[in-house]
Amino acid sequence: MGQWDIFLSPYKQAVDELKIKLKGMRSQFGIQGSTSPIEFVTGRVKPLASIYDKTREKGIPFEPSEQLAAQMQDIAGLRIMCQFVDDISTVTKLIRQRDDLRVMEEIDYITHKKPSGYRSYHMIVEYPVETINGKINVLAEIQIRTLAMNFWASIEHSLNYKYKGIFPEEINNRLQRAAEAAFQLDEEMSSIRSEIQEAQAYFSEVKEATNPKIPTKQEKERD
Ligand code: 0O2
Ligand code: 0O2
Repeated sequence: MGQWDIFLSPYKQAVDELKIKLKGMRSQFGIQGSTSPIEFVTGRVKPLASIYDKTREKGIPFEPSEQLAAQMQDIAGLRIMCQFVDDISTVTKLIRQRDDLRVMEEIDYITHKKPSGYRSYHMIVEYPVETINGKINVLAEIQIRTLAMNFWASIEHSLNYKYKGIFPEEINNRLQRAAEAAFQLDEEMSSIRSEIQEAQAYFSEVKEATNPKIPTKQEKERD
């Protein structure tokens, strides 16, 4: 096993575990019959090529080291998507009150959007990974955003890849307008939130009612 595999393995474990735990929060809302503030969760370990690019940008050596672990806070990355802007603060509160991680830093790119138009809420957390050689604390970045913010960010990310961060003016203007449109969409959806949630609750009730009924042991014996 190479040095990088050894260095990255606790990050992989952290992503896998946190994905299960965050998805668990989502299903617990479902079980107690309330609407989940979490729509879906994704996660990834930063690919080596992206780690390399970021070490160049930050001027740190490209080698598995404590310096890299301390300065690159998103080697383990989780993303939580929410339907409504208000859900984001519900999720951040739930994360802050957990005992299995420690929130180290919070960056609010929603109230303070980036010049690019990027909006999202970032939490840097310290997460203990239990290994056969003892406990390793790793840093992970949790990005919390609405579906509209996520749509904009993923499109901009692909264009960034194509244009290497230097957008033609026309594309830049369109991206700024798209960011504004995504913001307006979030505002509109928030204003009809209760209407949407009633419809979603009605939809799940109908789905539940049409589920085939599994007979109990007693019913089976009776038949
Ligand atoms: P549910 O109940 O459908 O939410 P994995 O290891 O496969 O569990 P991974 O590798 O992170 O998770 O997969 P991925 O593709 O990143 O997606 C994780 C979850 O997010 C999956 O749900 C996808 O269905 C969901 N997902 C991904 N992209 C979108 C999207 O654009 N819109 C919506 N609504 N959902 C999306 P699960 O895990 O199957 O569970
Ligand atoms: P990836 O893996 O391709 O997503 P810092 O050290 O905190 O000063 P850093 O680490 O760049 O600088 O932090 P920042 O700015 O909070 O960004 C962390 C991540 O947020 C980025 O990871 C992106 O995922 C996302 N992000 C930040 N700004 C933008 C933006 O303008 N557009 C998009 N689409 N995403 C953004 P990476 O490093 O880009 O890697």
